Amino acid sequence: MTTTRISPRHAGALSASALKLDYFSFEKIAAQPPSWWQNVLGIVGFEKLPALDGAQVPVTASMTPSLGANDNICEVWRIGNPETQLSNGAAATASGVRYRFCDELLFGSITIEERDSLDGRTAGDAGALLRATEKAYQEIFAVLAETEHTHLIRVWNYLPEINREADGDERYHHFNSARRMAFHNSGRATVGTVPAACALGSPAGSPISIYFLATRQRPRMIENPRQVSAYHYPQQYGVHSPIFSRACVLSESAGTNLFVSGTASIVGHETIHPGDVAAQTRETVANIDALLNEANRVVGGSRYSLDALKFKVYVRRPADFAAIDSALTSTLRPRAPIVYLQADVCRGDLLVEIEATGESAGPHNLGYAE
Ligand code: 3EB
Repeated sequence: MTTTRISPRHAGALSASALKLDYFSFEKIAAQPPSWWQNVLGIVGFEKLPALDGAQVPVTASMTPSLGANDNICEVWRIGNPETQLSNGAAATASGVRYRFCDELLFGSITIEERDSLDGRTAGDAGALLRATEKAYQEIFAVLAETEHTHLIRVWNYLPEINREADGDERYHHFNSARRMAFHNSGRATVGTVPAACALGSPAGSPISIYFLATRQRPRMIENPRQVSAYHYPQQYGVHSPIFSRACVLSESAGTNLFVSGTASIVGHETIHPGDVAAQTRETVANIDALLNEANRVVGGSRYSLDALKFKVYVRRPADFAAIDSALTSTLRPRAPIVYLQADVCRGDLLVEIEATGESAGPHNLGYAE
């Protein structure tokens, strides 16, 4: 498939393409007119690939089951400005990265079956996971180079059985080694300017599923003053540190421009409140709040607040859903948008992880209508 070239950097482009995130049902998506699809960058289903046959945009799934009343909900990334020109349909590379982009922003996704990367090894050993992860990232970096969306700003990583041991170490730790190798080998930073991210476990038998946003504009990375940067974690959490920033902002962009990584009950580098899911939830919100303060300090002003965020909550044990929900509803604004999913969190003692995306209340928010 050929890639449509968007003329680079036309005047005013930087603040024109307001990114929007919505959680819509399959039915709502199916009822949209063709003109709506012209502005869709990508769609993410949760427990399974949404049945959107013929959709000319990347459609993927995290493979993490929904909890609560979130059945049939999809995450929809689109551009709010109807005048923004997007690439044709969903380009797909030979390797399977599907992507769509406008001048400033690119959405992409890739799913890889570990057994396709076995290369003579036995299923379930670490080699297939290492190879599949490294290959996925190589393919992602190749797309970014090709379309000149050099800055990877946010990555969602889902791998089956994240906490299971394979070849003497946890699969999450093997994943961290492979991710680090891929960043290093492509000449990318492994500390500092690294994307916001999350890494969650999906059920056994799922493919590795990764999706991402990238930009032409350089983002600003935000670290949490209450936490050690993940890329500086001590080796007790794995030989190779995870590579992610706690959050990032696109301070020159309109619309959704704050991306809070998966956030958990970690202070310094240690898990706190082990076994107490309500306390872990409150500590996680305190961490997100600290990140918002830090983002406001970095961009200057009070552009970001808990009240303008949309949340995705990963629950390890479905039985904890009610406790987490009540801790959140007593902390967040009434009717805050929250999607709950079941997923294993990458440290065995973490019971909950929360990610968020937000709009800026600042002068750059052009506020295009629905
Ligand atoms: C933590 O703070 C919890 O490996 O990409 C959060 C966000 C976590 C991203 C990743 C891991 C990742 O360390 C886990």
